[in-house]
Amino acid sequence: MSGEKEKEAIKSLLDNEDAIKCIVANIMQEFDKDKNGSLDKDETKQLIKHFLSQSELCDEADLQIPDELYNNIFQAYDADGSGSIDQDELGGFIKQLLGELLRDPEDA
Ligand SMILES: [Ca+2]
Repeated sequence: MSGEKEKEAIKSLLDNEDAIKCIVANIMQEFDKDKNGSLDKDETKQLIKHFLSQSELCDEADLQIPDELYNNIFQAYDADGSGSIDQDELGGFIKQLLGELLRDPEDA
């Protein structure tokens, strides 16, 4: 589904710190349910689920992801081990997710 135009758009997003900040701000607004400025494990889980359903990799209704996997993802991005993902850490997460979207399995 992702055409060349979309890939170019994602690429330019990756290089644009302001765009990343904007995405992070939007995500925080939607997923930081307790509004404490960072995403805890549960909030992160909702975010990951959302991304997976958006990416059309799998249907959210059928989504059975073990807690262990969420925990691993969470730990990978909670760089300072604070138990929550702050906005800087979320920025890194977003860049990685966008990078994954650029990868075309058919080109591999
Ligand atoms: Ca929070």
